[in-house]
Amino acid sequence: MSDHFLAGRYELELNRPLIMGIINITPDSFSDGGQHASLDAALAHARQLIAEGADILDLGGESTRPGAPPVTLETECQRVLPLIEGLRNLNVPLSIDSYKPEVMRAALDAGADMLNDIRGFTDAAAIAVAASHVRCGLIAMHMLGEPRTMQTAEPVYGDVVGEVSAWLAARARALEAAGVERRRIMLDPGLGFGKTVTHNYTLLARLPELRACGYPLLVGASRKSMIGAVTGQPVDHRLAGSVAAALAAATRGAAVLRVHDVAATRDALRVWQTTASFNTSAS
Ligand code: HH2
Repeated sequence: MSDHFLAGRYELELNRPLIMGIINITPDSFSDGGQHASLDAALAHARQLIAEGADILDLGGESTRPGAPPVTLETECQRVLPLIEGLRNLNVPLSIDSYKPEVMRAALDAGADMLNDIRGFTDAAAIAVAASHVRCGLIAMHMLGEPRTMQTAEPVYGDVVGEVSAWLAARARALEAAGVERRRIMLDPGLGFGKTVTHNYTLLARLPELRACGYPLLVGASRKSMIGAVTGQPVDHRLAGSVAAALAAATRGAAVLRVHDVAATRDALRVWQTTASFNTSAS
């Protein structure tokens, strides 16, 4: 597996788990909807996450929460493009969280470094955008069903790890067949996207099996219902559970952790890494 990930203007070293800070400029995201809905508030929040140690920022202009109303292309572009403009000189890679090829293209033209597609580049037009920008980093996420309806019927898998893994490997092959370099591809099991709590924890626990696909992995558990399911906490009290999930992912080899709470995640990772550095019993 390559130890570098190509992300637009950046070559990210994957020698420690990287923190991707979430910036949702939406009125209705499940955990922070409306808090950063104005451009100024979103820019200030982004600067704060950079100061706290975010290695990447993920900018989203449409909520993927089950039941969230769709957003037009124009609205999504009006939300994210000024954000890219305002953040592109802050020396942090910018990822755009969108499955719409038109938004992807506009975001890359405006200076974004990475595309984060919750549909895993299943749309031929999304693959075409990805292939035509030869340096942008790509995150292909697994989802069963559609965001708006994915949790209404109980998702069913025979073997969730095997099926997600095979699906992700096929997406990587499709991207490579379109000419995308391997070092631009990252895969994501898509926790919470068409999965029960059991599926989510099975995927998290067995992350090393997904790593066997040979691509770096991104994991996003932050504040999700899988955290609430075991802690009994509402969405605004899921910090400790989310940090524990981030550490669980890091210890199982995740390359990137997608989180709302950057400072707390950074502190937890530092303590874990420092402990690991004193473990000399193996040498
Ligand atoms: N989760 C969400 C959105 N985008 N992208 C990737 N690659 N992986 C994820 O796990 C993931 C994602 C949902 O979280 P959030 O952005 O906080 O909420 P919303 O979609 O409601 O804005």
